[in-house]
Amino acid sequence: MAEKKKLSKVFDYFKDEDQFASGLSFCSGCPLELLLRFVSRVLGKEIVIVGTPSCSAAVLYGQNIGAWHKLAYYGCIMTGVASTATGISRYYRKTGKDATVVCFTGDGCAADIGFQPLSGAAERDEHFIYICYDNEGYMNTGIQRSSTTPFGAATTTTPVGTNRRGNDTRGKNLPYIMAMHKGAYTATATLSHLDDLAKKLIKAKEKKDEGFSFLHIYCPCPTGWGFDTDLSIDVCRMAVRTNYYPLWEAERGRFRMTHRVTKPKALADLLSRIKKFSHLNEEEVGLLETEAEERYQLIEDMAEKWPL
Ligand SMILES: Cc1ncc(C[n+]2csc(CCOP(=O)(O)OP(=O)(O)O)c2C)c(N)n1
Ligand code: SF4
Ligand SMILES: [Mg+2]
Repeated sequence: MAEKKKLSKVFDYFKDEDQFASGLSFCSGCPLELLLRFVSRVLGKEIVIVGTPSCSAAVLYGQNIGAWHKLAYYGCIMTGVASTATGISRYYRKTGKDATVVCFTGDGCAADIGFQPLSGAAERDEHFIYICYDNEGYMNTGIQRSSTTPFGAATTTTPVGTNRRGNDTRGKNLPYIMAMHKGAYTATATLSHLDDLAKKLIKAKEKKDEGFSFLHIYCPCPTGWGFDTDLSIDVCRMAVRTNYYPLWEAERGRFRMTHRVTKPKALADLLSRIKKFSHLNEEEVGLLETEAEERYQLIEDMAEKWPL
């Protein structure tokens, strides 16, 4: 045991044994597998997951009559996740059962199709955790654009050709929008920074009695974005190091940067690894760079003015 502790402190956050079968049915290299295993090991097995049709559903629903995991799971329509979780968590609170309700959905559900009930639950400060894994598109139905798809990205509904150069709108800053609901806890996290992710999961669980928590996880998709399957964690790390994806947390409208990047790497280092950005010219890369700088600076400014 002492030996294990020396190996990595990330294991110290694990509360329960792995609840998932080996050989899950995700694409090769999909970071969703690590995310699901990690979330349930840190939060523990006394959780009820509420999910939707999505890439995660292939594992969370089970296949035929078989299950991939031993957790309690409720498969919900995409418009009803946050309202269903509201009902389940209120029932547990009324009956005194100490279970944590965890919504687990993609960006298409959180930012678009299920956004209204999510916003409502945050505003009412319901007692559950909402985890959005953001792969910047509707991956399960064929890699279509969602409102978090970044400017310039090629998807099947924003193709690159004679008349189009990928997505022509700017991606929605979903975690910031959620933080401005001023719920109990909001944070961003990704899979290259597991210590940071574990601390944020634990904090969200601790805040359950206080109110609503929203965790936004940057979750690259090798199949839909076009990068080598062994690069998923590198892409996460590069997103943090280039300031493309700032790591921060907020409580009731007060902000803290949890990983400050003072000398960011060039954004081109990240974009050049990903096929969906491979057509971008210098000017378009510049636009994404400005966008990333603004996103990072926004949190720095909030943390200075309203520190946590
Ligand atoms: C109301 C509704 N609209 C559309 C669909 C079809 N649909 C099933 S999965 C999916 C993609 C969901 O995207 P996201 O939530 O980002 O998860 P991902 O597939 O990227 O994991 C869609 C649009 C649906 N099931 N319900
Ligand atoms: S399409 Fe992307 S998000 Fe979906 S399982 Fe495959 S790699 Fe994962
Ligand atoms: Mg998605």
